[in-house]
Formats: sequence, structure tokens, C-alpha cells
Amino acid sequence: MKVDIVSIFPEVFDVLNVSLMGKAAAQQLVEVNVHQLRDYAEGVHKSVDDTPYGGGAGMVMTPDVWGTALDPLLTPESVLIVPTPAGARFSQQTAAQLAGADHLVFACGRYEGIDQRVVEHYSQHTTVMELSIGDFVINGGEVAVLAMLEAIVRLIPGFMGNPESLVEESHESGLLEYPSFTKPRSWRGLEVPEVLLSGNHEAIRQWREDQSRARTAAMRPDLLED
Ligand code: 6GU
Repeated sequence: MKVDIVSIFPEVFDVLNVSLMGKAAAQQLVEVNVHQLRDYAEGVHKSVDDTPYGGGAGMVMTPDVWGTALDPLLTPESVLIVPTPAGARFSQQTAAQLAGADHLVFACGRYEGIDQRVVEHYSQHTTVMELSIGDFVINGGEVAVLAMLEAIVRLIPGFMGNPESLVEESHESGLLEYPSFTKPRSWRGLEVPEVLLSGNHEAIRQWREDQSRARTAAMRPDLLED
């Protein structure tokens, strides 16, 4: 998979060289290129935003600079992802879908946003997705892109050492994952649940399923509605 990221804070993506993503790059499963948006801006001030038509607080990123930056990156096969709190919710399902793409382009804007004509224009040429990582606001798309990328890249076939661990994790089945325990059996007076020591695989499976349901009902009742 090829990934291009356009941002006014390209340094944020230095962390991709450590952790999970570094491993994916080393395995040549993913190639990431980060681009400074200001390099595509004109004039001495290299300005990338302007005041909103219609008035209101904050600045809006101009379509010209985004067009100049994105034109050379996008092909009809690319998926353009615009992180925004006003987007559709990014989920495990979205991550799985995007893990099958050959080319992702992330356009990181500030939270007041990018001139909407950028999304409108590229939607005529390629797949464009406006995505949010949750019901809260952060100042720019950068950290949202790091989270999305980490969710996507670990689903690329061949990335996870043990693909089994993908099957039982939270959100894969629509439920939260059951709690896990390891040695020692007794820690500060707290015991590992007896059933996990029983060797009875069916009983363990049933206990884990019950725990998943109970935990989902307590923490995320909204997930049980659909
Ligand atoms: Cl993708 N961007 C910003 N700025 N804030 C967010 C978000 C994205 N998702 C949730 N909040």
C-alpha cells in the first residue's frame, strides 16, 4: 500500500518511524510519504488559509493550495481521506475496507476545515471519504490520521504475526473483547477466574462470550442496539 499525507505539520508523522508502522514499512507492506502543504502555497507569506465567506470564527484552508498539492498525488484508483469532526464515523469496518486499498491520500486540515469545493471537485475523479474518529474536536487532522493509519495498517494481510489475534479483538464481532489474565494466578489477593484454569475449552468460550456481552452492555450499550 502507498500512503501520501499532506499537512502543515509534517513533523507529527515522524512517530510513524517507530512502533507498529515502522515494522510495516520495514516489511515493505506500506510506503508512507509526507508532504508539507506550505510548499505548494504562493507568495512570500506561503499562506494556506483565508477568512470564511458568510462570516464566522476561524480561518478556512484555500482550495488553490490544496488543488496544487493533491493534483500530482491522486489517480482514479486513489482513496482521498479528509479527516474532519464533521465526517462519517471511522470504525473497524472502515479500517478493514481501507486495508484493501492500493493508495491512500490523507489531506490534513485544521478543524475549521478546508474549502468544501476540494471534496466536491475530487469526488468527481476519485473516491473521497470525510472521516471522523469520534464525537470530540481536536485541532487538526494529524493525530486523527495517525490513529486511522494504525488501525488500517495492522489489517493489511501479512502484517500481524498472528492473524488469530485479529479475530477475537474488540469491535471485530460487534462486541467489546473479554478481559484477559496471565501469571501469577494470585496477585495482591486477586485470583484469576477459576474457569480459565479448568482446561474446559467450551466452558472458557462460553465464559468469554458472557463477559463480552456483559462488558458491552455496561460500557457501550449503543453497540447492542444494532
Ligand atoms: Cl478526523 N479531525 C478533527 N480535527 N477533530 C476530530 C476528528 C478529526 N475526529 C474527531 N474529532
